[in-house]
Amino acid sequence: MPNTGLKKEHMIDYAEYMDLYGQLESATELFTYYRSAMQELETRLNMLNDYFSMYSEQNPITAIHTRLKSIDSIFEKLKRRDFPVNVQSIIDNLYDVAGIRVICPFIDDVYRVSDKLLKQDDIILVEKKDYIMFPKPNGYRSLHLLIEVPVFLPPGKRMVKAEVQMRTIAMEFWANLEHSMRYKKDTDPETMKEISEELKNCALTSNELDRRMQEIRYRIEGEQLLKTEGDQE
Ligand code: 0O2
Repeated sequence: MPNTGLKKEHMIDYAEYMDLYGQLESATELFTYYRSAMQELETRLNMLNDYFSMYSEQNPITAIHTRLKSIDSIFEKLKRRDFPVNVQSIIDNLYDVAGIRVICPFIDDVYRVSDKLLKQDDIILVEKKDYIMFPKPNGYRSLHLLIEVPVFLPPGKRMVKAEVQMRTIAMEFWANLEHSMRYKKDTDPETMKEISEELKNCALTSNELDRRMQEIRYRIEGEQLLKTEGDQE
């Protein structure tokens, strides 16, 4: 029996969970496609990073993390969204089984890299959720791209769904801490409310930091540009 991390409300669906678990155990090919999609995207992003590093002293990508969604999370999401619980439904409805997170130093790097990735003509953009321009009410900021990327394996080419989350180092710092604290469920509601408020304030501070660092970068690049133009005279 798998050691499930199922939430209490889903324990009643245990038989359905076990059925999906069985189906996924034999769906190894499907997961090979998801893993290959992550590798494909990671390679393309590394290539963009290499390219941009020719023109700037700082790489636009600090780190790339990939993760395959766990069976528990897949099950939870299918149930929460009222989707059928089977393999075809995962293929049709879920975009975040293959997840890629891209961490950039500056906000403009996020948009520069995402623009160039989306310009690749075999990548299909299904949805862009810009939580940087429009942060979530709790302060969460990040750029989410729901895309489809071609994967070529011996059984044939498949367009595979993936979610690319792009954010700055400051956004990543905040999101990681907020995520780990969100699951401390035994905290009393009043304290929880205060913590949420404080986390939101921290998000505003981290946003302010990102904007100020971006300003500094523009000033340095502006000065470098002026210097280069001066050199040419
Ligand atoms: P994991 O393990 O990171 O994948 P849903 O996935 O149904 O909750 P939706 O609309 O599909 O929601 O996607 P949404 O809210 O645009 O983005 C979902 C993912 O973004 C989450 O995945 C997180 O990774 C991240 N995210 C979204 N909101 C927050 C937030 O407020 N705080 C933090 N720390 N991360 C957030 P999962 O599935 O939660 O987990």
